[in-house]
Amino acid sequence: MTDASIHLKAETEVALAAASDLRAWDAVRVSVLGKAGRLTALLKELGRLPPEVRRERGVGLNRLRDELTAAIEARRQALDAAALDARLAAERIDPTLPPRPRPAGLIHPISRTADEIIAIFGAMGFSVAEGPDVETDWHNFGALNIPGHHPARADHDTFYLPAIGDAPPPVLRTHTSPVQIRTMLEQAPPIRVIAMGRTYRADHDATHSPMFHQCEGLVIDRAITLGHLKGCVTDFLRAFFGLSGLPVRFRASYFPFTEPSMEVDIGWNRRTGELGGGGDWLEILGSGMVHPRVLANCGIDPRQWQGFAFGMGVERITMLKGNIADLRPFFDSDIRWLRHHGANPLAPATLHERA
Ligand code: 2U9
Repeated sequence: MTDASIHLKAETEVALAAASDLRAWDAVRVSVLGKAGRLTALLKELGRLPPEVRRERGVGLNRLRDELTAAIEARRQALDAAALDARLAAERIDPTLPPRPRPAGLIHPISRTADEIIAIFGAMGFSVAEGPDVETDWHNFGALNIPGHHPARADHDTFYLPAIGDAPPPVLRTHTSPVQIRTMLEQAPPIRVIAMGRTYRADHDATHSPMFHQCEGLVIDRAITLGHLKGCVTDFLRAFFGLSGLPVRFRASYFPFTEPSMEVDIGWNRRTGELGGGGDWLEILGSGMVHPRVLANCGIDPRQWQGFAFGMGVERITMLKGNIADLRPFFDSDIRWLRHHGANPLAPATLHERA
């Protein structure tokens, strides 16, 4: 080996040992094996040597090249292994760490009540029907035995939309009853549905919102009686309020779409606001046997089929159950109110009895 070869080998080994990352390693590799590298320069010199020296020197330089290439490759493998070890150590997962807290959403009281109502009627064999918020005059009024001159029209404080052609102007539905009208037009009896959703009336104060929610039920079969209506509504109210002994009273009333009609009261204590005993009565929903003319309007023969219907305000029963005094914050999107009254989605309501 020439002096130059001995120096190159020793210095390359020192430089490789000092190269602590791939960049430094590559610089060493290029400085030795690259086009302008020191080994390349020695190989180039070979051509200028007399033939008798060239052969022996060539053998030596080839061996040196093999040794340097092997040393450079070995260093790269060592650096790769060290980098992998460092990454594995840095990225190690600690399964004992507690999870980072994540802000969880809450269920709006209206959605929670809707879910509970659907669960109770679902268990009784009802399905849920839906319909459009913008309705024809006929689906919202006419089919329900509320003709143009009927005083109930004025009570409904209807939002009218611009008329299209000669048809009466469309309306924002003032109750969910048109959903049951559509159900009867589309399905043959027997029918057992609840309609839940937004309704609209031009009225706004502490107890009225221009948009509010109703839930109505409809049962049509061959031999449905007032007894079925009373049992169904009573079972619902006791399940919803979680009071198995809740007093329930039926009081004669009038609606154009039911005959006979009944308002339903539950027992409470007017002074404390507590539901149950207490001797006072609180109106909670309306109900009745579906008017034969309403059945006929939907193509159902009232001599073969009859049934009952009922309706309630979702905000109203939510306020009663949750002890909420004012209707307006339901739709204010005030995060403090929502945090206070919202329900935890991971702790779903249980329909247990309180008494
Ligand atoms: C059809 C036939 C009959 C639904 C009924 C009531 C009585 C009622 C009110 C309660 C409070 C509305 O939210 S509220 O203002 N509802 O009093 N609703 S009977 O009767 C129907 C519905 C559909 C086809």
